Amino acid sequence: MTNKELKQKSIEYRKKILKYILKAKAGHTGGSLSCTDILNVLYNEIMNVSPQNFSSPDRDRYIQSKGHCVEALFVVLADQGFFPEEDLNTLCQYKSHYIGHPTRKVNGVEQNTGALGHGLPLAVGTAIAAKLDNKLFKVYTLLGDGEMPEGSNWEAALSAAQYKLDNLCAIVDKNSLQITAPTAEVCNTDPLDEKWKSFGWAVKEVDGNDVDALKKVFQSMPFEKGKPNAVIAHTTKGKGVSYMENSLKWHHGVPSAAEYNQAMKELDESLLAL
Ligand SMILES: Cc1ncc(C[n+]2csc(CCOP(=O)(O)OP(=O)(O)O)c2C)c(N)n1
Repeated sequence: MTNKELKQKSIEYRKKILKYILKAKAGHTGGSLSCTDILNVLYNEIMNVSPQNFSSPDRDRYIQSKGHCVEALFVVLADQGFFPEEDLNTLCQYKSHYIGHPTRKVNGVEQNTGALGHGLPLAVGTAIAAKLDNKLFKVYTLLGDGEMPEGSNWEAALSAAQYKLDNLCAIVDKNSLQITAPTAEVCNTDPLDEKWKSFGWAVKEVDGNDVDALKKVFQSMPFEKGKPNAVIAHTTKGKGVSYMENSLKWHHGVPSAAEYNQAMKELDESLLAL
């Protein structure tokens, strides 16, 4: 895909994320919009995973540790053909498998997540299994910066270095906000790059809302032979909708009809401006 096509995809994904959050009257809006470009690049440019090879042991694995932002994942999986997009009309409804966090009942989802701090440990185990089986697939996991204080992440980070998991990539969606306050005020984890490095990881920082930059970073894996890869992706929570950007209210805010229309107008204008 050209960079322009990738940028168009991101905007279309953002529109759909908001559409289904509005329909469900629930969702994690800001954090889904911050990680949209990361998911776009991984699924459309980097990973070898599709509905056709999902049962193959050689497929790349994506585990969304910040599971609350499932709307971004569902929209991308539908676009990849893992299930019909119409299924998302049942998001958060009684008896629907499309609930507010990833579940393996949904085609394309690798692991049940949502309790923060579980995705990286699962990804480490999967990456160890790849090494033991002499498989070449890669394992990607997406964490929130507000998730980093979970102690299980740091146990997993130590293990990843111990087992030289250069087939593993941990991406931190560093939008710097949590639910009620900036991450630095709740439990400061800065400087994140120094922490990952001191745990034995190779680290790259990137503008996590720049599809071109993201592509280049992921293509350059492994950053150092024998070291696990950490990508600190600097993003904007609520990216793409002016009144949602960097606003705590939109962590799990549902737009009113007027707010939704305004968001669609802005995103359509961004499409035209490409
Ligand atoms: C173990 C655990 N504790 C608390 C929560 C509740 N929770 C959901 S989202 C969230 C904030 C996460 O912030 P961050 O990881 O930065 O997510 P983002 O801003 O990207 O949405 C919290 C504490 C949870 N899901 N799991």
